[in-house]
Amino acid sequence: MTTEIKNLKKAANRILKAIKNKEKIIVYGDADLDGVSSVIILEESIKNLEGQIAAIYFPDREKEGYGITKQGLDYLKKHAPALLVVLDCGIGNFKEIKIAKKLGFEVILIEHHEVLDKLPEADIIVDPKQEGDKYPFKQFATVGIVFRLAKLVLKEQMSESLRKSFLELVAMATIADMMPRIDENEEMIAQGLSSIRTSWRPGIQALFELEPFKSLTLIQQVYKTNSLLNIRNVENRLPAAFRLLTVSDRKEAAELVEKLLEKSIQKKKKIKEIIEEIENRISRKKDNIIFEGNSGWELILLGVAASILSQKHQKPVFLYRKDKDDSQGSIRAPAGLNVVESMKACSKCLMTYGGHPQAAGFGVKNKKLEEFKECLIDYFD
Ligand SMILES: [Mn+2]
Repeated sequence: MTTEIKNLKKAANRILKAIKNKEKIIVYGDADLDGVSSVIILEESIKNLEGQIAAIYFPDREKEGYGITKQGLDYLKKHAPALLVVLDCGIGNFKEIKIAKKLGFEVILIEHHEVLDKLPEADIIVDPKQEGDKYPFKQFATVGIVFRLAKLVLKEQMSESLRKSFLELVAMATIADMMPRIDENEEMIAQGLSSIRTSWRPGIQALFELEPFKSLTLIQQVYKTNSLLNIRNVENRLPAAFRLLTVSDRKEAAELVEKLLEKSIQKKKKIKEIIEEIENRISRKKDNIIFEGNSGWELILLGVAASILSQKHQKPVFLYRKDKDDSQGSIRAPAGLNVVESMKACSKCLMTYGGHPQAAGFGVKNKKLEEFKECLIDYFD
C-alpha cells in the first residue's frame, strides 16, 4: 500500500458518505488563489457526484480578516447541521472551531499552514505538517492536497478533461502560493501548464489571451494573471478569482478581466504610497525588524508591501492596519528566518497568528502592540 497524507482518506470517505446521504456540505475557503482553487476543485467534485452543497464561503479579507471568522459562522449557522469543509485556513482557529461545533457543524480542515502549539478540535485534520504525517512530500499548496482528495472522492469518475482542468488550477495556485517548484509540485505544475492555453474555462481563456500578455512567456503570463486574480473585488460575497474561474460566459469573463486590470493599476499606486510612507518613518530607526501600522492602510495591500520591503531591507517586516481596539497584520521575511516561530515565542501578546515561515499574519489587541514589537526585537536579536 502506498502512503497517503495523514487523514486524507478519512476525509474523502466522510465526504463520500455525506454525498451519499444527501447531507448538507459547506465549502469554506481562504480568499486567495490557493483557497479559491481548492474550493472550486472540491465543489466541482461534489457536484459531479450529485452531492448537496448548501453554501460556499470566503471570508472577506478586508472586513473579516483571515481564517474561520465569527462573521462567517454567523452567516452560515442557518445551514447547521452540516459538514463544514475548510480549505487553506483554520489550523489556528481554536476558538472559532469550538463555536462551529457548538453550532452543529462537523468540521474537516484541509490545510498546509504551519501547525501551532496544538491542534484545533476539528473532527478531521489534514495537514502534511502535523505530527505523525508520514507522507514524504510536505510542500504542497492546499490546492495540491485537495487535488489528491478529489482523486480519492471521484475515483474513476474523474474524467480526463476534469483532471486536466483541476491541474491547471493546481499549477496556478501552487505558483501563486510560492510553494517550492520541486517533486510533486513540479510534476503537477508541468501538467497543468501544458493545457492552460487551451483551457475550457472562459476565465482562463480571457486571462491568457490578454493583448498586453501576448509577448510574454507562459510562466510570466502565469505571474501576471496570478496578480490579477489576487485583487480584492468581492461581489455577492464571492471574490473575483472565484467568479472569474467559474464563469461560463466568455464575454462576462472578458469584462471582469478588464475590471481587474484597471484595479491592478490603482493597487500598484496605493502600494507605492504605503512603501514611501514606511521608508520615511524608518529612515531614522535602527531596529532589526520593520514594524509599522496605520489605520488607513488596506490590509489586503500589506502582504505585497511587506514582501517588497523585506527583500529590499533584508529584515522581517510586520505591517498592520490599526482598527479601533485591535490590529490585523501581514508579515514577510527574507529566506532563512521563520516568523511563525517568532510569533510562537511572543504568542502571549497575540489574539491569532499563523502562516508560513516567510509569509504569515497576525491579530493583536492595540494595547499589546508595543509589547509584541519589543518581544519580536528581542527574538530576532
Ligand atoms: Mn495556501
